[in-house]
Amino acid sequence: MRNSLAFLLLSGSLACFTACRPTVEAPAPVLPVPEAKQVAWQQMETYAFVHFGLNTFNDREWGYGDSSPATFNPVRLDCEQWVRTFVAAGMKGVILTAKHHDGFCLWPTKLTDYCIRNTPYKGGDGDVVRELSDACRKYGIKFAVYLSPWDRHQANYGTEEYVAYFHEQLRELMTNYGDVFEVWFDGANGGDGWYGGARESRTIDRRTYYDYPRIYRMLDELQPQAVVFSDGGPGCRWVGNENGFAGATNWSFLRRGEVYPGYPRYRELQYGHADGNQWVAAECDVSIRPGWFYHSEEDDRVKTVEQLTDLYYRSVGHNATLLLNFPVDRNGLVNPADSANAVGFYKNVQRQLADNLLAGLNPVVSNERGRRYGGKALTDGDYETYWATQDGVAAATVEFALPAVKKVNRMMLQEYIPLGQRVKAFTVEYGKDGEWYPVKLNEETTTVGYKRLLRFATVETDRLRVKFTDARGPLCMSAIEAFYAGETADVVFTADMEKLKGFSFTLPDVAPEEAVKISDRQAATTCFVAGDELVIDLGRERTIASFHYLPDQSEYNKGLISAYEITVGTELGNISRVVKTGEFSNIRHNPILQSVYFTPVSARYVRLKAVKMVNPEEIMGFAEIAVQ
Ligand code: FUL
Repeated sequence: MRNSLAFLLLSGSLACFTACRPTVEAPAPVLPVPEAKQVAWQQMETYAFVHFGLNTFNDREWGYGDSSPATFNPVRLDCEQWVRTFVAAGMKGVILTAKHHDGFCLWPTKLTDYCIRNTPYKGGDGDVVRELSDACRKYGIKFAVYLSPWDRHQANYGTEEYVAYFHEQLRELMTNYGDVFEVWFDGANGGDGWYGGARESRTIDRRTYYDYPRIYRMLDELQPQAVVFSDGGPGCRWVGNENGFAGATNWSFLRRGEVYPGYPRYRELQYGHADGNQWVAAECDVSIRPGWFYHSEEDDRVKTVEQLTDLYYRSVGHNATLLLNFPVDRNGLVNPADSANAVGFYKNVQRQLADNLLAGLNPVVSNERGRRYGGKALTDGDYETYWATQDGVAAATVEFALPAVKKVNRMMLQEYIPLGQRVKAFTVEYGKDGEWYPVKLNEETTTVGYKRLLRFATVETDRLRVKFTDARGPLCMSAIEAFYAGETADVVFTADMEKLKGFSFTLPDVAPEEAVKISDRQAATTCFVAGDELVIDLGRERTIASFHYLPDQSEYNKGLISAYEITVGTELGNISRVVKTGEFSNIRHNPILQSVYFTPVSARYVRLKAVKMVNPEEIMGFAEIAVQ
C-alpha cells in the first residue's frame, strides 16, 4: 500500500515535471518557406549537366534544326562511364539534354522521326535517356531531363499544334524513365530556325505560348517530387548568368509572377528578390569548357581544378546549387581532360574543408530560445538541429573558444531553411591579445541561406565570433564550421587569349584611342564602334582562315553581335567577297570567345558586318578581335 502510494506520488510528480515544464516552441516560419522537395534538392549541392546530341557531331552550340540524324554516331557511347565519372566528382545527379533547341530527340520518341531511331547508333535501337537513367540507378545518383521548349526543327513551331507536341514529349519522358529530380525548361528562344525548311524567324509570347500551368499540373501528377527549373522557377531559378556563380547576397525568393522565361532584368536573378514572396532558390549552370557542347578545339580549355573550386565557393557557398556541364564528346564519353579536372576539383574541395575546427565545441551564445535550441546545435553535425533565438531577437552573437591556437581561413554557415531564410547581415571576427578584429574578406557578409562559405585571409587564433546584426525574424542556425584550407592562390578569371594571337592590323574607320582596345589583349577594355560594320586592315595581303571575336566582358556585356557576315577584299573600296555568314549562338547568356573558320583566302581587308545585334539600340562592342 505504502509502496503503491509512493509510486502514485512519484509518477504524479514526473507527469507534472513533463507537463508543467514550460515547453519551448520552435520559432514560427518566416515566409516564404521551401517545400520539402526544394530542401532535398538544395541539399544535393552539386550535380552534372550533359549536353549531347547532333550538335556534338556538327560542331555547333545551337543546331539550326537541319543537321542530318545520320551524323549522330557515337561509336563508344557508355553512359556508365559518364556516371562513374560524376560519382567520382561528387555529383549527386545528372540532367541530360533529352532535346536541345535543334529539336533532335535522344530517345526513340513516337512523336517525331527527328530522333535517335534514325541514327546509326546501335542501328537505330539506342535510347540515351534509357541508358543514362539506368546507369544512374545502378550507381545511386539521381536523374533528370532538360527539354527545350524552343524547337528549330519542327515545321509547326509557333502554332498550338506544336505546344501539344511539346507537352506529349514531356509526357513520354515523365512516364517511361522512372523518377526525375528536376525538369529543366530553357528560357532561350533565338527566333531563327529551320522550321521544316521555312528557314525564318518566329517569335512566340514566352509568357503564355507553352501553357506552363498545364505542364505543372502534368508534373504534379506524374512526377510530384520533381523540382521545375526555368528563369523564374517555380521549383528553382536560373542565376542570371552561365558563368556558374551567384551573388554573395543571394535570397532564395522571387516576387511571385514577375520573372518569366526570357525576363529582361535577368541580372537580378543572381541576388533574388529580398522582398520576394515565393521560394525559388538559384541554380548556377556552367560548362566545364567554354561551350555547352563538345568542340575538339576546346580540349585545352577545360576549367582547371582551381577555377572549379572558385566556382564552388561562389555557387554552393553562395546559397545556390552548382550544375556543372560535361560536353560529352564524339566517342560518346566524358573526355579525359574533363573528368580529371572534375575529380580533382571534388578532392580539392574535400581537402580544403576536411577538418572542422569547431566540431563538438559548445559556443557561448548571447541569446537562446531554451536548451533545446542552444548553441550546441551549431556544432553537432546534424542539419535538423538548430540554434534559435527568442521571438523578437534578430541580432545575437556566437563565440567559439578553440582548444588551441589554430590557423583559420574558411567558414561555413547554414540556416535551417525549412523555417525560412532570415539572416540579413553578419560579421566574422577573431580574437587576438584580448581584442576582436574582423577577418579580411573580399565580399559582403549579408545573406546566409542554406549554405554560405567564406574565404578570408588566414588568421591564427583560438577565438572566433560571429555577430548576426540583422535578420527577418529570430535566428535559426543549423551549423557554423571553420577550417584551414591551406594557402591557396586567389583565382583571377582571364579569357583564353591563345586564339587571339594573329596578324597585326589597324581599323581605318575607328579613332586610334578607341581602336587600341581591340588588340591590347586585355579582356577588360572594350572598343565600341558605331554603325554595323567593322573594317580591318591587315596592312598587306595575307592568307587568312579564321576570325575571332571576344565580346565585351564587363558585367553588362554591351554591344553583342548575334548574327554576322564576314567579307574580305584586296581594296578598301571593294570588300565584298563573302567568306562566312552565321550566328554567334547563345552569345547573350554565354559571351565567350567566338571563332569563325573559313576556307583560306588571300585578302588585305576584312569586314565584319553585324547583321543582328542582341540589343539593337547598342553599338558594337569588341573586347578583342583577331584574324589568323
Ligand atoms: C541556354 C541554351 O541556349 C544553351 O545552349 C545551353 O543549353 C544553356 C544551358 O542554356 O539557355
